[in-house]
Order: sequence, then structure tokens, then C-alpha cells
Amino acid sequence: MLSNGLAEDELFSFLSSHKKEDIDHRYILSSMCTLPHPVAIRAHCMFMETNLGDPGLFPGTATLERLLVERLGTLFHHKNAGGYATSGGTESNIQALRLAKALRPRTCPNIVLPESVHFSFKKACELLCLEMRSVPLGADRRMPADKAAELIDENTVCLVGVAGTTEYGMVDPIADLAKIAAQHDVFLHVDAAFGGMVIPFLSRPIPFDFSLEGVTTIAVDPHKMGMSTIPAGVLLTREPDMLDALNIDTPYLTVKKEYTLAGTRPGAPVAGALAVLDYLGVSGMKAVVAGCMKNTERLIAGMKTLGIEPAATPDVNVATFACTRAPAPWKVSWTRNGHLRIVCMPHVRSDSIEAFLKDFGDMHA
Ligand code: 0PR
Repeated sequence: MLSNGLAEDELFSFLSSHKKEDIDHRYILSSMCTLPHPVAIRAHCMFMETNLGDPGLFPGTATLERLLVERLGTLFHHKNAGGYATSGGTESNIQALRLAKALRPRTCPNIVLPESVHFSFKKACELLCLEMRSVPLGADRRMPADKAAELIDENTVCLVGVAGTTEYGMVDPIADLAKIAAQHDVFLHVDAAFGGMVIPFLSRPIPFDFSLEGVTTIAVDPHKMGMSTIPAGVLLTREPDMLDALNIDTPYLTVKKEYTLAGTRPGAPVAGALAVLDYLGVSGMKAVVAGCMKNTERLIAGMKTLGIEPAATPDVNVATFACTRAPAPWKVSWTRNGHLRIVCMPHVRSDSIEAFLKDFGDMHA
């Protein structure tokens, strides 16, 4: 630490010099996060000091968390869903599996999941000592439900489906998985961290939520397509009190029990997430999602014109291509199979797509 503090001007010029090193969002085509919506920033700043880890001190902020859960539960066809605000998809996935393990005690528990799951499931299985039974994808880059069923046995505590895969933007056949989960009496966790804020707003939504009997828990991240500030994830449960199975005693807090993974939890992004939902409403979210899907389709069509084939026909706004190079200064990502991957987030405007296509064409010329 410095022995004497800096002058404020000096401090902030130091901070801004480092902020300038960050990549301009205009060039970020690889991220599942985006620039927060202005109302999210305003709400976030209002609730900066709040801590949901001791909700008795912040009852108003705790109400906003309950409202966020209710809004998303309703969006996912279950107004009375339980749940809480997490730090994002990783925590939601860990907690969903922790819950399945607690409520389905087995000596050697395993979970069955698609090859395409986010790497947070590896972390979760390591932490929770769960055997990971990975199902190879079909040619359509979705998990074949029958192959998943074959891997379920008496030690399976949870089946996992992904609604909007990280790499290729695919939605697994959740309706079929829900039937299989119900037949085998195992939990079905749907990782809709990305797709949860896209699919309900598509012109033709794909069933993935609590409308399907058999779906036990859903992870959804407002800090991705929900345009909230970071960190904002939500874990939803079908039974309102399900999470109580994870309670531990917190004797000196304003609440005497806690089922969350984190202790101190920021209220600011919760206010930010709720602010976006209430400001935009369904019609506003539909407009945002329509714009992202239009850009995705334009990108795919434009790349085809340049002779580059898409690697998948995505269900959500993630475009992937069979090619090995991309022009600077664009920040793209590469899937584990070596496909170019671009996520058409709300900050990716149509003029950026055109500029990228032009640079791509020039590079290959
Ligand atoms: N589930 C799915 C389907 C995801 O895509 C992700 C993250 C998670 C869970 C985990 O969510 P958290 O990172 O919120 O815990 N998907 C992105 C990815 O790994 C996260 C990301 C976002 C990465 C922005 C980079 C980036 O710039 O690609």
C-alpha cells in the first residue's frame, strides 16, 4: 500500500489510464455479456451499498430480489417459483446440483449432461464429488434425449439440459428430457444462463421452462442478455421452498438461516436486473432480441456470400463458422472444435456486422 494516499485527480487519471487498456465494446464480438442498459446503471448506483447477505438490514432491496424471482418465474410459466439472485451461471449451476444431491441422497451420485455444457459444470462436479456422465451430441449439436436416458441409473441425481449452448447457441430437446426425468424420478436442471433471456422473446419460442412438468430448476443470467450490470444471475426452483434443503445456521445475522453459496451478496445488480425488465417490459425485450436475431441472420448470410459456411443453425444469437482466421481489431472467439464464434449481443450493432463482413472479405480477398 502507498504510505500516503494519492490526490483524487491523480488517482482517477491512473484508473482511467488502465480503463483505456480495455477493449472498446464496439470490437467485442466474443462476449455473452454486454453494455448494461442505462436504467440498470442508474439502479445499480442507487443500491451500491446494499448487501443481500443480511437481508434484514435491507428489506427494500430484499423485496426487489423477490420481485426479480417472481418476474422471471412468471416469464418461465411459474409465478410461484422459488429462487434467489446468484453471481451468475456458474453459481446457479453449482447450487442446482448441490440441491439435487441434497434432495436425492445416493452413495455414488452421478449427473447426466450434454457434451456441450458450460465448463462451470466441471467445477460443480469437482466441488460436489459428482460423477459427470457426458452425452455425445447429435449431428444437430443437441443432446439426443434417448442417449441421455441410457446413461441414467439408480445413482443419477440430476439430468441437465442446456437452453442456449455457450459455443453453438443450440437448445437441447428439453421437452423430451423433462419426460425422461419424470419417468426416472431424477431432477432436471435447465441451464438457460444465456437462452433464458432470449427464448421467451423469440417469434417462435422453444419450450424449455416450468411449463414442462419435470423441469426442477432453471439458471438464467440477467447479466447476459438481460443487460443488467454484473454480477446478476438467478437460480429458480419449481418448489417455492426447495432451497431450504441447503440451509445452514447463521446465528448472528438478521436472518437465522442461509441457503446461498455467497455470504455477502450485492443488491445493486439485482436492482439493475429488475430495472431493465420493468423498463422494457415484454415488448421492449422482444425488440432487443429481434434485433440480435436479425444481426445473427445477416452475419450468417453475409459470411455465406463470402464462401464461409455456418457450423450450426443456431436457436439463439450465437453464430459459428467453418474458418480459421478473423480480421483485427475484431475480438472473436473459437470453439473447442476450431469454429469461429460470434455472439450478436445488444451492443453489437448492424453497422458493426457490416464493418466486420467488409474486413473479413478484404482479409480473404
Ligand atoms: N451457462 C452457460 C450456458 C454459459 O454460457 C455460461 C457463461 C455460464 C453458464 C456461466 O456463467 P457465468 O460466467 O456468469 O458464471 N458463458 C460465457 C462463456 O463462458 C461467459 C462469458 C461472458 C465469457 C463474457 C466471456 C465473456 O467475455 O463464454
